[in-house]
Amino acid sequence: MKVKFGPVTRIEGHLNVTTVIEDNRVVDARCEGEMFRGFEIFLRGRDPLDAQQITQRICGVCPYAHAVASSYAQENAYGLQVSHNGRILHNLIQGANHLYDYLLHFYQLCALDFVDVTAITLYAGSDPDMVKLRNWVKNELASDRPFPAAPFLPRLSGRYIDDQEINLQALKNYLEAMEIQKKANRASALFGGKFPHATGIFPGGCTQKPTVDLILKYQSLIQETVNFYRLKYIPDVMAVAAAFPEYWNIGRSQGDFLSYGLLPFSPESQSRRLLAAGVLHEGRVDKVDFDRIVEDVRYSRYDSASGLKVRDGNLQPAPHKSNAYTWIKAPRYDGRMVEVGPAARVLVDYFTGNNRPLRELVNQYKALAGIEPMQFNSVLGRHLCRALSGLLIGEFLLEESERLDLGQPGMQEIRIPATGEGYGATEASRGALLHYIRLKDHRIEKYECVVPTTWNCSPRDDQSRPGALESALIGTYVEKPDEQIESVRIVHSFDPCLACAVH
Ligand code: NFE
Repeated sequence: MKVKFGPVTRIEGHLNVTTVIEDNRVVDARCEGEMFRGFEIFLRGRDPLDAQQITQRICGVCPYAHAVASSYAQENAYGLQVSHNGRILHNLIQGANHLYDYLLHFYQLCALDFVDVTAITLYAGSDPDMVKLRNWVKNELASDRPFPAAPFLPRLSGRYIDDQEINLQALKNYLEAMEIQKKANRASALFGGKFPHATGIFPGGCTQKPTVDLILKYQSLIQETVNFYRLKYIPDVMAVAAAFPEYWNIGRSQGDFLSYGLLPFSPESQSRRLLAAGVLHEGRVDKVDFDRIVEDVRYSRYDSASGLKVRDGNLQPAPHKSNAYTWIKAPRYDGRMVEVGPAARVLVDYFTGNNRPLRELVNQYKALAGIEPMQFNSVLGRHLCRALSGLLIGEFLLEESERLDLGQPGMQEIRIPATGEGYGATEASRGALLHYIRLKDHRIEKYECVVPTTWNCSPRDDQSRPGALESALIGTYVEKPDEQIESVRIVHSFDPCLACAVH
């Protein structure tokens, strides 16, 4: 039987998923991106320095990743040598955004797939926020409104955590996580100017000059965020894992893993990063080569040529194309499907083997959970990878902020050449993000973005092979085929952002 669920809620944007179920198993799955945007078209002909501003509007969740990818691409196109402060400020802004985004994803978008929110009615403590939540839920449930206690209820049927202490603790942290997200956003706004769309990020750095005052404020906000990761977020992920250990084996994608690496160490080079870049294929990590990336469109609503390299990208919308089922293209690396995102970042770095703090953290938690590293390719693996890597990112940001050169500017003069081209690659929260810019007469001749959710929610490629999320859904046992809480948990573990995917 065919079951379509969508638009999927608690994700960003418009995603439908069509599954075919036989004997309670998903035997086919299709991800359908339901929107066209066209950023690559309307960037043509513009001033190149508009790009890091306009591409931030691709998304309200990961805007700084777009600003930074665009800045890197422009630095490469202009031959711009980035200053010490410039690179650090990019890192401080982008890193804080990851810390905000992982919390939003786990608590507000995913936790209630596992945590029993009705436990709040049993709350007998005196925490004012919890009391407020309890009274609100009780009043809602007693009302005759059509959807009382939305967005918590109604919910999909299935098993939820049955230990009420754990549920109540998770709900308390659900509320606190919103306050911590504000702090992480304030931290990035100190240097970027505002959240979500920063005015201060440019190729070569950031317009805000670092001062002692700003650095101390930044450190205090990030320290609070790091404490929350250590004391609440990681334990909550492990509590979910203890209640649902089967999800270490559910939601496994069937391809390779790609990461461009996150947070460059030195101003002179974009290549040495806190989390390493690479393509993980059969246990081996290879260097990334952008020329090996192509975008197929056989099943996408475009009639431009299929299999084009990034620098040759083209976008001719064809809303009525037969057999096409999505506005998302199908990027492939070396002809293969890859998963991008938190598990890819951690696995690529782990198998590269040069990052001792990450290796130790991963080894500690895989021993606690009783899993093998490749089981990070799962629903729980993606959740845990966000939490663990977030802790390392936060600790790195605290050290990185100490390295700022006081009294020195965060920016430098930018000269835009008449011609030139450049790639800019970074890791957005949801995974590998690539921007490409080509100049003509000092203007943008071509701009291309290959975006994390485009990889993860890609449709079939030209050989009819599924994308990462499609492959992770196929084979899943579903207790209730018409509801599929198991499939929804898989979709949520990827944290899809359709606004980005269709850009
Ligand atoms: Ni709209 Fe984004 C991230 C990017 S995902 S959230 O993270 O780039 O495709």
